[in-house]
Amino acid sequence: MRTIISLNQNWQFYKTKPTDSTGEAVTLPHTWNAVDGQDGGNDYHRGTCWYVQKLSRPELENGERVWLQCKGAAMTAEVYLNGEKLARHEGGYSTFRVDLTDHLGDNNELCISVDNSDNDTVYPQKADFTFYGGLYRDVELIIVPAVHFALGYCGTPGMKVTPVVDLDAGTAVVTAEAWVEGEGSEKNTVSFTVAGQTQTVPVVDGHAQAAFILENVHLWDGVDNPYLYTATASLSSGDEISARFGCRKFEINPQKGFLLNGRSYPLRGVSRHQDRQKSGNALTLEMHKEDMAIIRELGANTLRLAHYQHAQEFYDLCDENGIVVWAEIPYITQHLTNGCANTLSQMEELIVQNYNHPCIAVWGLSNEITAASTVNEELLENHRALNELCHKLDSTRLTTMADVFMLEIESPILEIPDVNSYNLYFGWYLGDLEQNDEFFDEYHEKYPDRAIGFSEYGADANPQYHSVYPERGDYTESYQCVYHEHMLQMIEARPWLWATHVWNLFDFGADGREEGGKPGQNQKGLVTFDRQLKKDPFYLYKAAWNQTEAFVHLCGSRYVDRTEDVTEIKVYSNQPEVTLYVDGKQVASQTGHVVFKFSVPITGEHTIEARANDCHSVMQIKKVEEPNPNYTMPGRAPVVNWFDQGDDDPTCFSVNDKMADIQADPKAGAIIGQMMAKGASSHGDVAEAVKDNPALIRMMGRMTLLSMLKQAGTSAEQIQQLNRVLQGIKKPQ
Ligand code: GCB
Repeated sequence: MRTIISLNQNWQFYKTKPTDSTGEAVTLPHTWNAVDGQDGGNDYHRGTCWYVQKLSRPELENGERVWLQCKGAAMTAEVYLNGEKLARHEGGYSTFRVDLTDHLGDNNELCISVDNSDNDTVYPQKADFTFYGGLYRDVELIIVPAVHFALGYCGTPGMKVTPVVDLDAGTAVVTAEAWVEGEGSEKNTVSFTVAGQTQTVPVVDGHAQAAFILENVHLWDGVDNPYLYTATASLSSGDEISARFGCRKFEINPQKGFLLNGRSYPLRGVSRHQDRQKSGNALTLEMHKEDMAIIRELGANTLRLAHYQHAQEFYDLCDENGIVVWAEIPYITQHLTNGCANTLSQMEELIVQNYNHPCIAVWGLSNEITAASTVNEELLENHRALNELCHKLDSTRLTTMADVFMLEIESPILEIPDVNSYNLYFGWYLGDLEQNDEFFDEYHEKYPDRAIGFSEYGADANPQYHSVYPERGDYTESYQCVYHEHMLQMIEARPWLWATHVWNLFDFGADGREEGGKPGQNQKGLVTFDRQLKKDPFYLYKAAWNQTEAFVHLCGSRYVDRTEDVTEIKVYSNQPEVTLYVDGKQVASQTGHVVFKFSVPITGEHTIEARANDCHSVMQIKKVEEPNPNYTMPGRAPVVNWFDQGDDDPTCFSVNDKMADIQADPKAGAIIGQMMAKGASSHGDVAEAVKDNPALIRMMGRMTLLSMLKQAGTSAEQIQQLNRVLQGIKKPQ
């Protein structure tokens, strides 16, 4: 038996070193950045704070031991008992434990300092999210017999279960291992029970192992049937633990994409940051469950749990719901010369603590690590060390990496992980939507024997903003729809992408951001930070992925006031046919896949209804003379979309042509050349950066001139002028 006692209550919290005066009474989970970490300005409190509580010695029998367990202290914690420092833990996302037994008096003061200040050794240090500080997951005491299953190594669950499935035979060989600590452990035996079979084996050098054969194995088969087995281990000293596991086979094939249990199973889903509005990273089980319910409604079959280890409760939910997971450490954006040991220790904890979760398919080595670092031997060596560590600790899973868009596909770093994945933001931060398609096609053609995935893509949207001419950078919900409609099609046409993850399922805290009408937030979520509002693109993916719940969704229900005479009504549905009603009258029916678009003349107030089978969706819209100013981000002029209207002569050049095509023509190229020379003299630093970056030059060549000009902030008049000049130059036949 082991006893677990929650220590979540009765803490005194101090923002500075504890004094005799009382601190603030807090209950865990707790963060001190729930408010200031989400309001923008990047000035949230970062430093060392203290949690103090009185602890009386628990009743102990026969040499029982008392361990302290912290499931998440961000970022670096030190544990003191009665003023004596017992432990230090670096890494804000994993479990760690401390044996308190020999230091306990009758009455004790337990003090945990937690530090989220910046430094050059503990990741993350530079990233687009708030580094909340706090004792933000459960703190517990674990009381175990003198000889007990291991608690002292890397937050281990004490047992490792490795199922190896033979799909043809319908069997699995399940190896159960346990580690034992405490004096005299070799005099003990361990009884393992798996699927009704029990084996009792001796403890040798603190380790016990047994293998089981499961006939007619019940597979863990993704969202449709995520069957879980439980293995228990009982020690003759009386300690007992259990672990759930699943029998499944994951494969990643460069041509076929992801395979689950031998069948094609393209991983299509979203990324999740754990935090939420007002709570920060201090979450309850109910909150985790609410997130999972939203994921199930969306119909995603995979999650990238970014950019760090998530709560055990959440990996459990992924196991139970059949969600295939990419798990990773916060080795992100910038390599730190002094941080190598920390990447390794965070990876070791991630794997040791999560090995048994059947949901996890891959270990992520790093994210966009070359965004602010160059590919040099030190960086490569850190990645090789991580990759080897993953394989040493876990021979059953593959490693991966999320590459930043400007990382050359020929870079040697791509050869380190087993499979790669790219974060691309063409169509949001820069460039055009089609560049995503081109990028992957080029990669796939050049490296047909390398699996490639799409680890991040997204566009920010404040659901208050709408536009009849949505465009990149406008933060409208309308553009978020345009963006994701393109991406969905692009992905559906490329089943060989082994996994794709929308960035992000939820808006999240990024206190360094000041944009899009909500300072302190990254608004690429399909759902708002408080989980209360599902933006329209949520329903796009739901229509594509959720095959169990029939529904129809009218887009633009928040875009009530419309200036156009004929408005576009867009409907997302997983049904094959949608019928539209305006003011109660049927106006059109359409068959299609996911996206249904109707043109509707408007004159006053109208009730719009979409129906598909038994489902319906209703909204009100209104024709107005002047654009509603609340629909546009302050400081941004409403878009006049004269240049997309297609009245250019297609036999001549225009700003809608790609940079590379224009540059290849002697006449048109000369005009662009002159323009670039002028630009370079006023933006010398940018020109310098571009000159040395062939990936960037190639990428710019693929952008339309129009999107380059917009990116550079060129005025509509200047663009129009240039377009006129280009329209005077015939394209080669
Ligand atoms: C990225 C990062 C992610 C950011 C995201 C963004 O590439 O990996 O952490 O939040 O871009 O929204 O810019």
